[in-house]
Amino acid sequence: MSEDLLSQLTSAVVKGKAPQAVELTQQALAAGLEPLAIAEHGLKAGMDIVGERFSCGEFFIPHLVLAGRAMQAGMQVLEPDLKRRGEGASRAGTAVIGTVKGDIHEIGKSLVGIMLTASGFEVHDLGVDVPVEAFVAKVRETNAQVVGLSALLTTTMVVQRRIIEALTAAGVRGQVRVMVGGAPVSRSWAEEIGADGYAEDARGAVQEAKRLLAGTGSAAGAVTPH
Ligand code: B1M
Repeated sequence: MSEDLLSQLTSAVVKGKAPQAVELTQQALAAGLEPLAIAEHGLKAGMDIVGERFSCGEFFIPHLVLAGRAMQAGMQVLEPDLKRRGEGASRAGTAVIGTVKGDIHEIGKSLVGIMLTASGFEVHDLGVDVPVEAFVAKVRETNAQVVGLSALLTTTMVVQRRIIEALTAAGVRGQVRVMVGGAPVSRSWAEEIGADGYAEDARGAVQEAKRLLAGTGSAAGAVTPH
């Protein structure tokens, strides 16, 4: 029954049907499914299929746009629930997040932001296509302990390295832990560019941010094994 609902939800995203995605997300919540599981195994699973079909030339940009809207519509249903579960979570720290310059993929970054908020972080979400200097300025302004850099394109991953270099040049690298993520990003990439942390998904991002704040993260690039 629940698996059936999730696969229907996946299919609604693949077809880019936002109203259906909303209805099925509501049904999945009513059936008692965990909101993050609905997001990852229902909605995101659809985005992954769309991505595969785009890669093999079966789908085009409009399919990506419609699927993105369907996932975001479902996420709007889940967001209050995701946040409510985090209420009462003790104050974890301050995080600045954003998708790097040249990259407009926002859904995964926003999910990471919602989960960090739900886990007690004060989150400053800079949005998408964020200039390098804007990350540096926000870290200074907020005294954030964590900065989360999302990149979904192989061509924009390099900007994560530039941001780390800019934080160093600005003299604030020592006060902030850098976490990187996004579909093409890997643990070895994080190590290569001198990031402190890496996470594969939103749940992992929360664990990683907490680990970094617990002082077990190394600025030299000790990236947690999952
Ligand atoms: Co684009 N796109 N896209 N796209 N898109 C991908 C990423 C792609 C893999 C599709 C493919 O070819 N199979 C491919 C990248 C190839 C590559 O570089 N390796 C691609 C491409 C090529 C492009 C364009 C260049 C297409 C074109 O114009 N020819 C273009 C680039 C635009 C730009 O940014 N400059 C483009 C545009 C778009 C849309 C705007 C149409 C749309 C985005 C809409 C939006 O965000 N509002 C879009 C979409 C929807 C996708 C796919 C299909 C889905 C992305 C998504 O939202 N997934 C994507 C294929 C795919 O990912 N399978 C694809 C759902 C989301 C919940 O997952 O973002 O992975 P994700 O986030 C996860 C984890 O990655 C992780 O946690 C999240 C939750 O689990 N995570 C972090 C993310 N950030 C993190 C940060 C962290 C930690 C974890 O710490 C800080």
